Amino acid sequence: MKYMKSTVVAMAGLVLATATSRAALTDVETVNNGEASLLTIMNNQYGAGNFARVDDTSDIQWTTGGSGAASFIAIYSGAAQTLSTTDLGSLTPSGNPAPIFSVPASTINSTVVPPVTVFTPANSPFLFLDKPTGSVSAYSSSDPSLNTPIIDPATGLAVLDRMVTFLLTGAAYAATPTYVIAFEDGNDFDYNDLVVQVSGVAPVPESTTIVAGALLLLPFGAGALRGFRKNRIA
Ligand SMILES: [Ca+2]
Ligand SMILES: [Ca+2]
Repeated sequence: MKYMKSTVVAMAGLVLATATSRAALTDVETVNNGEASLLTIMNNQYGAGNFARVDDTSDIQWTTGGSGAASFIAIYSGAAQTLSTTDLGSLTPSGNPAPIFSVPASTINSTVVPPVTVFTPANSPFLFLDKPTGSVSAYSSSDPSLNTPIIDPATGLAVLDRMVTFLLTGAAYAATPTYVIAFEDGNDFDYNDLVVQVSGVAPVPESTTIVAGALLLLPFGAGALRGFRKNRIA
């Protein structure tokens, strides 16, 4: 257990270092339709300043030393949401339990200590998957390459990234690296459709292979690299 904890801490440090040096943060829109914004949800739940965005080049694949723990924080969606893990490249839930949990369609912001569901991915690294019922998206994977592009009306750009991530930096989470993953299931890209706290897992930092590949792209055009960084396609 001690070994796993130190490994996860080291990984968290790597993720933050990556975010500092090469920021690639997917845009999170603030939509005024009576819903709480993702920032408001985070502030209400954890207090302002007690969390930091994880780079979106580094929240695609996740690892665990065994089991993770997930607890529901909020849902602002007309669709029920089901959280699961999947194997790399797959949209089929895997692991135990599969799915991790489902929450009914409603507008809820948790104000109580949420119940925790322990889950064991079938393989590691793994992906997170949110499957809404009857929404714009049939699914939202932590891997943008598995998602269908949807136009963000605020920018006119097609967006593939459906999950953004925060590392909790408050003292209460110093001993156990804990993250919040927030999904978009529609086309307003406010990423408050399903918000979940997870621990016992860590995002996989951008691999040296990808960094080397990105650097190789530079002489041939920075435009291609910019597109990669923003996780968008034209
Ligand atoms: Ca992301
Ligand atoms: Ca949304």
